Amino acid sequence: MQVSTIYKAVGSRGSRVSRVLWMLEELGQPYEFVEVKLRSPEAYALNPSGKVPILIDGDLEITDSAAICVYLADKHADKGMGANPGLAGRAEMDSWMHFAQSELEAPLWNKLRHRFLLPKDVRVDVGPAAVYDFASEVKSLDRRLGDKSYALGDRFSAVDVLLGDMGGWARAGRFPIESDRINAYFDRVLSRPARARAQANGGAMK
Ligand SMILES: N[C@@H](CCC(=O)N[C@@H](CS)C(=O)NCC(=O)O)C(=O)O
Repeated sequence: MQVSTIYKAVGSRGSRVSRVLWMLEELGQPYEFVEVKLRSPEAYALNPSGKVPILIDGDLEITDSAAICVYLADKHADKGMGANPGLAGRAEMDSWMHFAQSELEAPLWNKLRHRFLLPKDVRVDVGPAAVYDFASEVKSLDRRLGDKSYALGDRFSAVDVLLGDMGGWARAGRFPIESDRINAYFDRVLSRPARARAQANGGAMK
């Protein structure tokens, strides 16, 4: 008999753990939100970089939000949040996940790091460059999404959790989003009840 464990989603409020909680809520899985500080001994014990989030599933510890969301989508494949079928479907999903993190998220994160995270003496004003880069990536996202309702077609998937979470960051940071299609897309995904539950359970700052 398989012993079922409760997932532990480890992170700090307002961090990328919001994606993990959102995924778990979409999948209807029980979980515990374990609050740890960035680069705390508790975080280093689970992730060599000291960063969050980390998902604990029994003996398995998984770092990096995109990998965690893909793992959960694959593990609960019956919920339909994973890749389209076959190798081509996996490549499509990987491509989206890499675009999301290394292109769309990068300028948002860069601005946040220079505002709050880096030691004060190395902070510079990256605001204008970040806004410029983000606007360029929004155009890419617009073209990538095309007429589809969601990244992988007509169903909501783990990719939309990542992209939606980044849209939430962008709106909170008042990054201009000059695309009706992308604004409608962010409205669509950010209004999901599972996201609201995740935010209430630790995804948002208190
Ligand atoms: N690629 C990682 C990035 C993790 C990350 O940078 N997490 C932030 C919080 S959202 C962090 O712990 N930062 C600490 C630091 O950069 O010092 C992911 O997607 O989970």
